[in-house]
Amino acid sequence: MINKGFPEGFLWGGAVAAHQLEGGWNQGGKGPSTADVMTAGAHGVPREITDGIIEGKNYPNHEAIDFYHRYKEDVALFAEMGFKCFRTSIGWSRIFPNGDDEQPNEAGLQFYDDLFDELLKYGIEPVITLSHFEIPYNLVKNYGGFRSRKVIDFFEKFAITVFERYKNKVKYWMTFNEINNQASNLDVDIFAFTCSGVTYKDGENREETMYQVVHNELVASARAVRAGKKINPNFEIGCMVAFVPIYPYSCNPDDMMKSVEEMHKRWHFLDVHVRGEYPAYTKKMWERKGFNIHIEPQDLIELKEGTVDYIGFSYYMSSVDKADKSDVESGDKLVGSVKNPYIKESDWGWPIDPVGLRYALNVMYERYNKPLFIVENGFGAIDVKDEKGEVHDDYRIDYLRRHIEEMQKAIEIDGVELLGYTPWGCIDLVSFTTGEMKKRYGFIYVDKNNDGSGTLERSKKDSFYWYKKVIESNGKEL
Ligand code: P53
Repeated sequence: MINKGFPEGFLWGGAVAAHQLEGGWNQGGKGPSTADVMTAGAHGVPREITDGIIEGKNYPNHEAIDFYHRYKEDVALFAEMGFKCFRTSIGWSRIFPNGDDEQPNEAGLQFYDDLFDELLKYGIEPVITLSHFEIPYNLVKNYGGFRSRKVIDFFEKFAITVFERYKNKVKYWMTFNEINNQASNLDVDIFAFTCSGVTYKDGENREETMYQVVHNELVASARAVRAGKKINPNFEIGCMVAFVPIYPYSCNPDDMMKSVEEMHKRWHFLDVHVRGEYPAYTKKMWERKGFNIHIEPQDLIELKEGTVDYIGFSYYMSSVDKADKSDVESGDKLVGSVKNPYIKESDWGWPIDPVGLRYALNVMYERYNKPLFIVENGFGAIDVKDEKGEVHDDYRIDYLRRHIEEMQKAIEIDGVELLGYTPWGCIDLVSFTTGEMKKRYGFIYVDKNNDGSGTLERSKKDSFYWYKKVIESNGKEL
């Protein structure tokens, strides 16, 4: 294959989320968020959502990897790898501790000023998500999260506050992280809780509630985009979805239609974010199921006015579906309903499918013609230090290399417009789905264990040196 490397200015970097690495959960005036009431789980053991913070429980996000105090050291390591950008999120409850406060918390605002200054000092462009699985806990307890339209206003105020404050420091923004997770995982409670601050009530129709809550969130996102473009017309504001393409199990036409129907749960979000209107298949489905979704006339105007500039997405894996599942092995509950016999899986049961990334880039670009940004991709694995204390993570290098090769084909052969690539968890952090430290993604190792022990010391894995070369050669040396 031709190897011209990547376009000039391609944004190589890494991605994290505030609650998964900052720690300092109650420092600098920060209020508790959804992430602060989630205990640690494990593969197959769900995280518990507690009613407030309960003494004696293990809340891994409270300290996380203490980035809150160590960010300078970490940013220096990102700079050493040559990062062109760094994706993180703003902890909403650092800025508005209760979510409904009149005035923002100055110490919280200052923290991100300092972090962004530190990045810019090295020429690293911040790429910022407004809400990455985090909502002030008070908005959950007293408003029911995004069930309430008041939370739309609180989110808009939060967005405007940070857009104004950082308008000369941050250009790339995203509104809600993996907003579609709550649709794909209706029966796993942490998804609705983290995506929108919602806990389902016994007996309620989860799907109907989800579409209502998502409507409110899509309006909140659109209002933020509209406000942001007024504050700085040069902002690039995107959406963010978890893009797990669903393949038909076979060429049986029924399997093909099944995958089309399942994909609607993904496209629903992108269609509204990108085109600013509800797709026909959603309207028909609501009608068929008798869903009563409250939409105000003004909402439809706002959705149209707040369409995104680019599509940010995570890609970890593909999935498979089949019309008649009685004769096949089922996959991990979290990642899909049917196992793909052609591909292997990680230790956490996540299918490894680099070609699926090229497929994803193609179908999204064909459908929307908008610039794409891969803002998460990576390999969660158990890293073992050798006798010298080094981590030889060739499995991670292999995963990333194969995905970058497919990215390159999408650019060079398929003509996809790709802004950048930020592998997930560029420094080891708390796993979202399990709350573990053991599921590591980083180029940088952090000495911290599942039980909370460890020195928090940082060290470079083999992948650190490899990724540095990838960036230096603009993707020519893989
Ligand atoms: P952990 C499902 C499918 C694809 C991406 O996950 C997903 C999920 C789970 O929501 O989430 C993203 O840490 C998410 C990150 C998360 C990362 O995947 O469970 O945006 O916050 O850490 C990896 O291995």
